Amino acid sequence: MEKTTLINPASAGYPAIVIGLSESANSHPIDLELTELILLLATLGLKVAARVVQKNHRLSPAHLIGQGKIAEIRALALAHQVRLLVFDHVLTGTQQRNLEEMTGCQVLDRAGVILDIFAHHAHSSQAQTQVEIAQLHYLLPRLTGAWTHFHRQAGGGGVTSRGMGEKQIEVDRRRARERIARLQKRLEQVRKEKIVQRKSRQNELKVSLVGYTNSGKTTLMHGLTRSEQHGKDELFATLDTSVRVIDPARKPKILLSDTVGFIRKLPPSLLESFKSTLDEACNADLLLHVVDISHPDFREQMEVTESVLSEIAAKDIPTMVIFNKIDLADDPFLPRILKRRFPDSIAISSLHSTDLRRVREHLFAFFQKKFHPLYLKIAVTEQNSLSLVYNNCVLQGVFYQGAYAFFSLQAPERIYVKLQRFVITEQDFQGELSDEPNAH
Ligand SMILES: Nc1nc2c(ncn2[C@@H]2O[C@H](COP(=O)(O)OP(=O)(O)OP(=O)(O)O)[C@@H](O)[C@H]2O)c(=O)[nH]1
Ligand SMILES: [Mg+2]
Repeated sequence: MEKTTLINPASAGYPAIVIGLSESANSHPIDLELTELILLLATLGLKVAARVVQKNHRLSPAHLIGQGKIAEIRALALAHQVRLLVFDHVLTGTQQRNLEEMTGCQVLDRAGVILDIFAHHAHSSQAQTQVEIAQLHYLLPRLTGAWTHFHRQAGGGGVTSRGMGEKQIEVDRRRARERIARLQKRLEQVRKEKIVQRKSRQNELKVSLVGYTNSGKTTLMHGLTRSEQHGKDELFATLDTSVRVIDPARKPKILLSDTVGFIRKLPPSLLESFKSTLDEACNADLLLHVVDISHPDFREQMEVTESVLSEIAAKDIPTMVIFNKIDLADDPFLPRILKRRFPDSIAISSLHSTDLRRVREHLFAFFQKKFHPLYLKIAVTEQNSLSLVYNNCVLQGVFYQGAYAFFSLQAPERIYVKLQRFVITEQDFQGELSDEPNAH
């Protein structure tokens, strides 16, 4: 299926200009942000001819930056055959329109670029629906002439142009809202199915990978679950949630899920419409916060992830920080420094099997700490409870006596609650055991 994009396809093959604002004379932070924006554009196959920074300027509600800067950008655009200007700063519909008129180029902000990447990477129907809702929310205040390409791609009948006046814009807005409502209904259905799916996994221990985009979540997921696929050096390579068992041979099973990455200035509409994808993380028993330690900006990336987690109501879930890509860091003391500053963290390379083993051990140890040691007596007819014991507990001793099975085991909290009625004392267990000649 052809993807609907915000960037006018006519801009393909031409370079873009990126523009950032700096509140202080120090342009270091904005340089890093613009570098990231250039990476985002590269993900879409777009090259950047120039980066422009406006320093210390009072923001204009009409066109964000000053007239002089706009003239400078227009000249650069002409010199490099630029058709697209991308602002790192959020633009209002009015600012976007005015800037387009003043420069003759299509104008987009960072959110628009992120939305296009999501549109390109959305493969499942759930991801596609979520992206389209976010795109329409982004477009609603911007429905004017410059966006007719979007209507055509999306198969919309409305061909709004500046000359056609308010009426056509209203019609287009209504159409967009109706489409959003239809898509949301579809998404609600998917969400219900996911809830049923999650219910079927309610007895398992669940771990979710979260973190900044490109930090290595997918690579770690495949390393930990020993599957062959690998991550891609691409921003927002993953848009869906996938769930796998960490070590099928070990009980209780631990399920690991990988999901969409975060980035600064993530468009709110995107976060909102990706809620059902992010539900998996919200339902985890433990989050693995994956951080690319080789990135110069890793501290801010951690903060962005933490703030997104609190937005999706996942900040109270226990979290283990994984400093990934340690193989790319040249400071041999770094793991020790990190451990001192972040005592619950581990520094690893997802490419090294010894490190992957260490992460697995950490995970099992994290859960094991919370297990309840128990002795149980269960009638052999209680099939459901027996299956809970065999699939979801760590067995230490088992024997059968007449119509009963006896267990010494460790159980996770939620399984303990379900098996409570079978609990016996250690003395009773030992007493039965001494009567049983074949006990082991
Ligand atoms: N050198 C090195 N590269 C790594 C490591 N972990 C991941 N990578 C690379 O980093 C890039 C991004 O990895 P992914 O696993 O796709 O990252 P992600 O967090 O899933 O990214 P998104 O799905 O885009 O959010 C890939 O090129 C990986 O090969 C590591 O420990 N060391
Ligand atoms: Mg990924």
